[in-house]
Amino acid sequence: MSSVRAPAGLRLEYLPRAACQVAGWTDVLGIATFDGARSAETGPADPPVAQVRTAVLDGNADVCEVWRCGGAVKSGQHHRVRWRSSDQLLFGCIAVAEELLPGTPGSSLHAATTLAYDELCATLEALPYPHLLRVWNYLPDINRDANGTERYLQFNTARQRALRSRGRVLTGNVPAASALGAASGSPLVVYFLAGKTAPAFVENPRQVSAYHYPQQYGPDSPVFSRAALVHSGDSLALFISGTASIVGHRSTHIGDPAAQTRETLLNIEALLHEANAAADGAHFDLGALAGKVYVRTPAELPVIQRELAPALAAGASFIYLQADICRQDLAVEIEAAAIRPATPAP
Ligand code: 3EB
Repeated sequence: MSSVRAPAGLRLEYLPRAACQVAGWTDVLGIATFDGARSAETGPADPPVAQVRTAVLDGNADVCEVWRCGGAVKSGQHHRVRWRSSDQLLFGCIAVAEELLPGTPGSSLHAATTLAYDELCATLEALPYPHLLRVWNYLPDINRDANGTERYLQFNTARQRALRSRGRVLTGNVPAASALGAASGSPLVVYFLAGKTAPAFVENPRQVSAYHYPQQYGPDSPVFSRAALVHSGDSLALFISGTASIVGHRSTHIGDPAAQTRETLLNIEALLHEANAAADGAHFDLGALAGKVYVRTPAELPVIQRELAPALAAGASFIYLQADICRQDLAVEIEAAAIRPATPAP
């Protein structure tokens, strides 16, 4: 498995958990593991580990996502948020089990989301790394109705209210994000990257901004940008949100996972184009991305991979996870990051 990297800056790597432990890296900001990698209890001095319950489809179940900063780190815990920071960046994660929260059964996800976002914001304010850059959200049973409302919509309402009550904006300068289903019975898991300096947020001209989706997708819009572009030391990082086969605000190619994959690639290319226009001198391209491909139906993996193979080729590093996507008519979603030297090579 390979990596994308800048010489002394932020790196994202996908590799087996064992390799990561053996390496003894001192610059690890944070780790995400996926189903199968049950890690041992870690202490407050260890890197935070977001334990995401989504099955790994193609490759080793113990693959993990490792964010490294190339420099010194500090670790700590703020209420339930485990965090690590470099001089520029903060990685944090929180897991909230719905069944442990008071409240009626139908609103337990609302309560868990409120708690997670409240503590996330409190951590940013306390440390402080005020700029939320990128958030990953994993919700069990994302498409299930509870008390007459789909759980993803309950999550959107709670996320929006929690951010508003912390004085955060709900449109425009909002983080890049992903929101996917996780295994039934797992906790809500949220992990994030925040920074000291303000990023540039990027929208996709092919898509309505998610925070302006019409009401038919739920009374409270999802709060995320299509991508975030951030300078960190000597590197320039682009975080591309979960991206799917949506044009305008509508899902397209329903029932056709190959065509959905192609449309998703067109959306990612459009975002790369926008990011390159915004980032003087950097050139991000499809072949050098790293990230995750979320597949709703494992039997469709070969069809999806066949579409992605020629586009992602060479330097790209992707893992494939089984996850329900927030709209029931979407078969695939892709998120990615790209990290380049901030100044082009002479
Ligand atoms: C979409 O484009 C697909 O609710 O945080 C992608 C990325 C999606 C993030 C979120 C949802 C979220 O609307 C779904």
